[in-house]
Amino acid sequence: MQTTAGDEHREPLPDASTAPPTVGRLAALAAGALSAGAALGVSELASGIAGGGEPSLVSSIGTEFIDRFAGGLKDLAVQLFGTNDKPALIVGIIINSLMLGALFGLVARRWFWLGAIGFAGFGAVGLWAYTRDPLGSTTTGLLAAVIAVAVGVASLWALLRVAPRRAAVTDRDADHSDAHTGTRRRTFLAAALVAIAGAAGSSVLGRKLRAGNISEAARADVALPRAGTSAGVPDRQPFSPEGLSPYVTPNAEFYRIDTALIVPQVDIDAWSLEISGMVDSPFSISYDELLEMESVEETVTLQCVSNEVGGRLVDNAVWQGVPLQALLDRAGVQAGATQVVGRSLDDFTAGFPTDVALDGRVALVAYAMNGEPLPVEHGFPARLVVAGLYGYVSATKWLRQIELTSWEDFDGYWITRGWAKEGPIKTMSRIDVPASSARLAAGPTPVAGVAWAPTRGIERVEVQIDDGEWQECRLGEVASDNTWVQWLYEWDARPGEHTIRARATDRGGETQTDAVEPPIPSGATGWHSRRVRVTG
Ligand SMILES: Nc1nc2c(c(=O)[nH]1)N[C@H]1C(S)=C(S)[C@@H](COP(=O)(O)O)O[C@H]1N2
Ligand SMILES: [Mo]
Repeated sequence: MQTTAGDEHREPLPDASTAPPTVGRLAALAAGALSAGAALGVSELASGIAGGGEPSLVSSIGTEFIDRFAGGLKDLAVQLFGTNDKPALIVGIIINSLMLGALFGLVARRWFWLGAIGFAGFGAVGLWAYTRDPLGSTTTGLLAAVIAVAVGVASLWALLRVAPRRAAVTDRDADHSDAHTGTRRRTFLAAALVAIAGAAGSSVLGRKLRAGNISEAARADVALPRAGTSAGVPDRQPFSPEGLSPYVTPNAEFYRIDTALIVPQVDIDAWSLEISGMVDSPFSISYDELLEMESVEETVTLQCVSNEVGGRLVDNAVWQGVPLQALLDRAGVQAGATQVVGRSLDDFTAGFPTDVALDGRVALVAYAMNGEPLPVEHGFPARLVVAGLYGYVSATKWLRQIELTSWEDFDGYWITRGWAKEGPIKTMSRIDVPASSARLAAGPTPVAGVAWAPTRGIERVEVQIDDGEWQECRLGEVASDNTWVQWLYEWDARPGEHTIRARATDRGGETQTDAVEPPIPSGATGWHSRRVRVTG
């Protein structure tokens, strides 16, 4: 009795022949996904119209994702986000949104209001992410979210209305002539195309509007002052085999790593750099005032801690800027202010010991890179560059504040995500040539690459072929010990398979360790090696 109670008291099933024909499952999924696409499209357009450099709902969700999960991805032993991770993240968010939309569509064919609530909830998540995004204003977020939800729900309603219906079971051969079904299908397809075109058009337009790039315009107007010192870049190098990294990396080829899905856009007349925290006289300095200060030009190799042995997340550039010491002296660093924290317009933070900043090494608030105003992706209008420290603890781009605090009182962005608090760059060498895929002919073969140990300098680079003796390489010219050095070994290659290894020794006498460590938590170690095949 008890077990069948449910059946006993069940309401009679509605007569199938009187139930309205429902929208087919596939059509409902499509309607939902298309509506989600339309919603995302108009949200791109809305934020593009509203703010010159403001993020979109999608990019804010991406930023929230990065802030939340970047640390959790440390199993991969990489630090997000490189240039390639960003499109992948955006595509991932879009695909997930479309799938969620499809689900709402499925629900909405029975309970439209529930599907609509789904869209509203999704808009709310976007708005929430937007308000947390340091680059977004609440007004723009609200506007984008409201329009997105309205368009999404309206599109869902319209698409479901015209969608092909599946007749209720007993109803099958009643009224649904093939001609009628065919018309519905065509109407639905037409409506779907309208939704797709609208979604694509509005998001492309929105992105175009946003790319109306105010930093780029400001950059074009900058007249750089003459630096007080020269970068000392050697006029020429003693060797330059094909494939060897140039001594100075051109800006367009310089590696890029940051968490910014949308590069912060700067109204240069409103921008200022604030020196604050544990200082006697905090102050702010405008862009023009910064450029009026005595400046220096220094060649410094920058490396990302995420760089694998043999990786490309390291480059060398000439930086022009104001010595950090000059700004700190003007502010008056207080006793106990043991940490210097750079903070960016998008709220990235990186901190290093005050002692390190003041130990005489090159530490700059840089505003130019290789003779050009800092490129937008590399931190326009100003960034920190501290020789000998990995970027994640030092090289804050889109700088807005330098705060003096104590070492214990604050942890920068990547420190709270499992990376070491101190980040001195380890002595490292990389083989550039021969390339890993190169087909080599026996005979004289250049083996070449770069080696670096910023602030310490490179004393020696050696190459080993298979299990042979370590052979000393020729070294190129350098501007200073803060940069990498090019090296070359002239190898007489014999036919067969060979392993080439390289190792560097810094001027402190320390040889690069062969102990293999991953990038996390404090930088990869080990010797770079390359297997090559030489034909006779
Ligand atoms: N604002 C901001 N600055 C930042 C980062 C960031 O995510 N946001 N990443 C840092 C890291 S991890 C590195 S390695 C360097 C890379 O500088 P580049 O992109 O100019 O090569 O920037 C540093 N400065
Ligand atoms: Mo980095």
